[in-house]
Amino acid sequence: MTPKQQHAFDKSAFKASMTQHLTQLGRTPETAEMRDWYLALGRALAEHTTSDLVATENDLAIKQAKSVNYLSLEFLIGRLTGNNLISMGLYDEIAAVVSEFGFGLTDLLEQERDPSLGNGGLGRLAACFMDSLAAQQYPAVGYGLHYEYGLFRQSFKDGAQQEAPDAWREPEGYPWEVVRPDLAQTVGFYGHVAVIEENGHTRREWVPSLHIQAMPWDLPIVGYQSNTVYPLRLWEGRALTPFALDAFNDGDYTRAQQAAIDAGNLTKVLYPNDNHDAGKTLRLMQQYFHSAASVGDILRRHLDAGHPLAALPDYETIQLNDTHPTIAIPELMRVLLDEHHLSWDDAWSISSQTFAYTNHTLLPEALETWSESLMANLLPRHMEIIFEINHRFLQDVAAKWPGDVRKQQVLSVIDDQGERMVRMANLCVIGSYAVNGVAALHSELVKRDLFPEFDALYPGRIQNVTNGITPRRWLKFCNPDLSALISEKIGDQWPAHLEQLEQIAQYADDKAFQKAFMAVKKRNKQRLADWVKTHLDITLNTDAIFDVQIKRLHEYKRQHLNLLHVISLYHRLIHEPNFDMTPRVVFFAAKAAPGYALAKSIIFAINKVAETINNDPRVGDKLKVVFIPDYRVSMAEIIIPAADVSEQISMAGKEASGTGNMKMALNGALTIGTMDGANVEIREEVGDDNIYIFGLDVEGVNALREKGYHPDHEYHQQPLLKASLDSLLDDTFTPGHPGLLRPVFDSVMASGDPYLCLADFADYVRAHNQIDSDYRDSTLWAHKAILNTALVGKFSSDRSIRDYVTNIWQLKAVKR
Ligand code: TH1
Repeated sequence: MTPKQQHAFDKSAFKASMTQHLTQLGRTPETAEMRDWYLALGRALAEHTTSDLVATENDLAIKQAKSVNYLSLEFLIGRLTGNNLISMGLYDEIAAVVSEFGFGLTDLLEQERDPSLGNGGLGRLAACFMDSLAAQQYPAVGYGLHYEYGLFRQSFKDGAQQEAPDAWREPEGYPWEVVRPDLAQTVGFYGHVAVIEENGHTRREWVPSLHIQAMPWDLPIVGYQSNTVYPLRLWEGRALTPFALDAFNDGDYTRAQQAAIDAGNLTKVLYPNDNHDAGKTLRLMQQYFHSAASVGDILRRHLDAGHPLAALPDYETIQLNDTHPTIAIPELMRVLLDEHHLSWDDAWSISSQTFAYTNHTLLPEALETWSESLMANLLPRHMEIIFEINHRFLQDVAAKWPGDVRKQQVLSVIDDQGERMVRMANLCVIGSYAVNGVAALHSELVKRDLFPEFDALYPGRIQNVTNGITPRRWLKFCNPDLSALISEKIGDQWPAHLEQLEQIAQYADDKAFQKAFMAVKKRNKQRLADWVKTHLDITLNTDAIFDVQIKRLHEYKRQHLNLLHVISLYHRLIHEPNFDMTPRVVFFAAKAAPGYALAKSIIFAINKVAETINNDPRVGDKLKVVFIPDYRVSMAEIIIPAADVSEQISMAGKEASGTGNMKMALNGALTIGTMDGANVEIREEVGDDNIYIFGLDVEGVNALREKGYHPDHEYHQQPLLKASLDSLLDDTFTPGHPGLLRPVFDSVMASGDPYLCLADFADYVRAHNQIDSDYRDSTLWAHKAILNTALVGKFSSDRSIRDYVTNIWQLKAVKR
């Protein structure tokens, strides 16, 4: 218990509460199973967080302070129970309670299904940010969607990815969430715009033809060692009335239920695309539903607190997590204009001082555009407002660059080359007071390559806030042994002040500390090896280098470059009699979007290569390849503490930041990476000697493209590369079935190798050879690993949040 804790922990009362919750599940301590105990524990704890959530929400000091509203279609929060116990300062107390009931706390925590309400880094970032807002008590509300099914569950059948629905709340409901029917909103769709004549004025008003109820579910974001609990408010789509009564009365039972069926589908499932825009109508409906309900709730809170509308930017700021919630901008305008009858200028002044936008990607296929006709049909009034915003904006552009038609074309919200499309990023930049990229390099590229004209038009608007990760989940919780070792040396304040880790740098050459540090790493590797033995029946050597690439499967992330390296090692083991290598286990974990054929082919290829290598007696335990299925937050918590080497090998310029890179470095892994995203800043912090940088940088990539890139030249000039690629065409990895891996071969040959795998291959192999030899010098390796943990304090999401607070949001902490 910390002194800050509001409620003293009453053990016998808590045990009684758990037993009571067991009763509500229809169980007694005698008949209850592990899952019942987990549910009873979660529900008993949630009583406390819910009451702190309500108390925080009603805190007058918070109502009078400025809040950030973090709007995101994704919050990849992961399991809450263990993390909340740490924040509540109750981990040891509850472990004792649970053991008196005859269980181990860690076993019980394993019962929780991950709420996987996000795809990858963008959703996980939102979760880390909520944690850091609560830890530092900057008033905040997270707004997201209550997907009935999160990201699909992945399994492999003969090496191929299979998807299954992720019913994360089934069947008993999720113990940490609470429904807030008093805060429900109604959201309209379709319909027309009515022109209303009123005392000599005409005004326009939207008359939707479909209404759906937005029901909020609150999840508690518990501040580390404080009783501040902010809501993560997730909207669920529900039919307003379960039956269309007229149809029901007409005897058409099926049609009568159609509304319920439509509404129930709205938040049924998370779109499984990472860094890719599929442009589906239902997705735009989700986006508007999320925006409208959230804007409605923000205005309700603002007005309920007694503040005037015009003061909205003084009390509320709205952060748009990528362009997915952009439609919140015209929605706020619509409410101010049509419902509160403000003038355009007054409404725009409020709106444009309220929104800020984070850009997370430069990939063209991820930049959202919506067809104008689709939007005009679904949201006719919003389309009018977007036209008006654009019309006024283009007048400013014309004033700044008279007669420059090209500038008008690239800056316009409407792309009229071909089918007219609404460019959401342009709307965001125009409608926001600040725009930020997510790592230094990325933010420079946003200014230089993506939005140079906006940067000229609005100097200073585009900024950088380098991403971060919460040290509570990504060190204290997931790596308890390393945490204890650190606390022994520097005290236990580091989870809230990660820069203090720098103090362990002085032990980087201390033999006893090195030994203890590497012993922790070894235990974490054993924990992962045990998991792999149990679930995949592969036996691993924990003296081997644990070489890890965990992230969504995407060509630009270049898992296939890693695969080519693996194949080259296998080739040398088999064909070079004198070849020796440090034993290595190469781990992959990645989900491919179900519609992304090449990504699925790469997964299949990795699985086939793994099968062959792992079962080839000539390889022994020199090389093993493990593809861990169903990558998710709780799996990352096991893999990351066990990593020796962190693969961050995207083509330079493509990975906006990366955050797995930060997590693994914090846990003492060395990065092998390109000069991309946050790798650049990790290198700055840990120093060149403690990271393995390889490959073309952004300038190198551009220069090669200028010059003309021919992957077949690389193929013919590099024998090891050629041999490795050729084995994808014969039946080395698919005995009796040559050609099954051809899609991967073709992607880097016939398709022109768009992400330059072959260009970077030789230098990648060189960097891995360096790792191979450095790892054999265990003192040298321990030194480097310790320095990684010591020197990455910058990447705490607490620091990211403080950057947002000072440079963008202008919030003050409210200590409770
Ligand atoms: C990711 C970026 O790819 C990654 O580099 C970054 O670290 C992370 O965001 C957090 O900033 C992105 N995820 C998505 C997901 C969607 C669309 C765009 C991006 S960018 C659906």
